[in-house]
This record gives sequence, C-alpha cells and structure tokens, in this order.
Amino acid sequence: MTEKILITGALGQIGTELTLRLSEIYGKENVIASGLDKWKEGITEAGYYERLDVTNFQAVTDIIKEHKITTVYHLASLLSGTSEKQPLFAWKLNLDPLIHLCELAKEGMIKKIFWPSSIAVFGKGIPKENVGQEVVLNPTTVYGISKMAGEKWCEYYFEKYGVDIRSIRYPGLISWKAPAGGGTTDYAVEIFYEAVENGKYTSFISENTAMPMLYMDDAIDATIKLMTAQKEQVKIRYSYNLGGMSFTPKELAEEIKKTMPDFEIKYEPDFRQAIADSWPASIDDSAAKQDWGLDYKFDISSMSIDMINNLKKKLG
Ligand code: AKB
Repeated sequence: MTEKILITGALGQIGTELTLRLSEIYGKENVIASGLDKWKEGITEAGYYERLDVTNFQAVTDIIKEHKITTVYHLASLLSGTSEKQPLFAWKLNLDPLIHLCELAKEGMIKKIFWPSSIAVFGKGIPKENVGQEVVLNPTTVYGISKMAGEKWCEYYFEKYGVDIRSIRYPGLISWKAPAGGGTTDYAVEIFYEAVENGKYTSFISENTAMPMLYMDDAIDATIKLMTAQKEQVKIRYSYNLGGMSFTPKELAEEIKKTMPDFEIKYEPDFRQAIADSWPASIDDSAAKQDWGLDYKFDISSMSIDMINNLKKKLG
C-alpha cells in the first residue's frame, strides 16, 4: 500500500526540508504538509499544504480521515528557548497532540508515527562527553521535561498497544533553507546568516561551550532511514541518540574564518547559556548505527563550506 503522509509543523526548520524530500520519494500527491500559516494553503512547490492547529484534535482527526493518512511526521513543537517563556503552553503543545495521535494509531486509523525528541532530555548531573543511550535523564528545562515525558508515552503506546512510533533525539540542527526558531543551538545557524550578511556575529552562547550538532541533510537522511527500517530493526521505541558533530562557538568561528578571513565574533551569553550548560557536549549514537545503519556525510568543514556557499546564493 502506498504511504499517505501528513507532516505537522511543516513550515519549521525540519519540516521545510523533510516535506520536500518526502514529496520526492512518495510523490507530491501523497504528502500533505500542514502548519499554522493559513496564507500558504493549496498546492505548493513541495505538494499540498493545509492549515492545521495540532491542538485542535477534531481538525487533526478530520484531516487524517479525509486524506486517508497512513503515516504522520509530527514535528509541531516549541523549542527550548521559547518553551522557557511559555512553559504551560509548551507542555500542552509538545505533549497533548502526540498523545492524540497515539490514540488514533491505537484505534488503527494511522499506521506509523515519527516524533522528534532532543538532546534536551539529558540535563544536569550527567557526564558531558559521549553520553550514552541508557543514561538516567534529568532535564531542567520545560522543553527537556516535555521531550522526556513524550519519549515515555511513545514507549508506552508501543509496549502496550503495538503502536509503530519511532523517534530521534536530535542535536542542534543547522540548515540554510529555513531559519531555526527559538532554540538554544540556533546560534550555529544565525552565525552563518550574520557572517554572510554582515561579516560579524555576537553569540548568545559562550565561546567554549560545546554542543552536539547535525547538518540538515544528515538529519533528513537519518529520519528517513529510521522510518523506512524494518519494524524489527527499531529496537528502541522511546528515542534514538544522534550525535552528529560536536563543536564550540569558537571552533565554528575558526572554521568560518577559513572561508571568510575577516569574520569577527563576540560573545554575550544570555539565558540560553544555562540551558546549554545543562546539555551534553557529545553523544554516543552507536545504537542507531547498529540497529538501522545511521551514518553521516557532513563534518564541521564540509557543513560550513556548504552553508556559506548556499547562503551567499540565497542572500545575494
Ligand atoms: C533547541 O535548541 O531547542 C533544539 C534542540 C537541541 O532540541 N535545537
């Protein structure tokens, strides 16, 4: 049976690129992108777009029934920085629609769900380097708490009802097609925009704070690999660690200077520094490599060159 796909949060950083890739693979006619922006309704470059508020459960159920959806990539979420400003709304948005989708899958209305978790689940008191799959989670942000709880719901619906739900703990994601929004790792995207547009950047994360990061091409490849893996290969049903590459703002600035020698960086950490301090510096993702063949194409050098070249074209 052909997959019929619904993507929530399709206008966000991951959604923008995932929608394009899924349309290439499954055909535009089989991909429904959705988000809060009503002005984009109708046929777009990537396929069909419908306005959908994921907290409106009736609307979610209706769209799934109307289009006979088999698979949902449920990306709608508030990220770490924004969640700290609206904690109760973040909890509601990050969890309730996920549980609603699990209920629909339990009733057999959909066959498969993808849900993004984050390195934010780890939190304080956990070793910084090479953080393993099975460590005790201790998040200190509302975003991290919501992702940790979401992971437990995913595992619960799989164990109890056999719901085929798959998840990745994304590190910071870097891309040039769509801006990041409201995250702690967003500095690693903003720095490239500012480098290309103004030749300088003020980082809200301090110079020696390392965090795990992933180039969007690798993130999309990993997502599709996980979602197309045989059911038996997906042994972890809460969420898979993904490590990508690890670097500090200072190391990233040095990399940018190799292509743009006049680039200047300053550091003015804000409230997001405390969030970054509670997150791992690097991640062990051997389980994903072993279970479903995770691999990466980009490192800090090839990613930086690709970002700069594409942004130069995009921003003129
Ligand atoms: C954020 O910074 O909030 C996200 C994440 C790591 O989940 N990019």
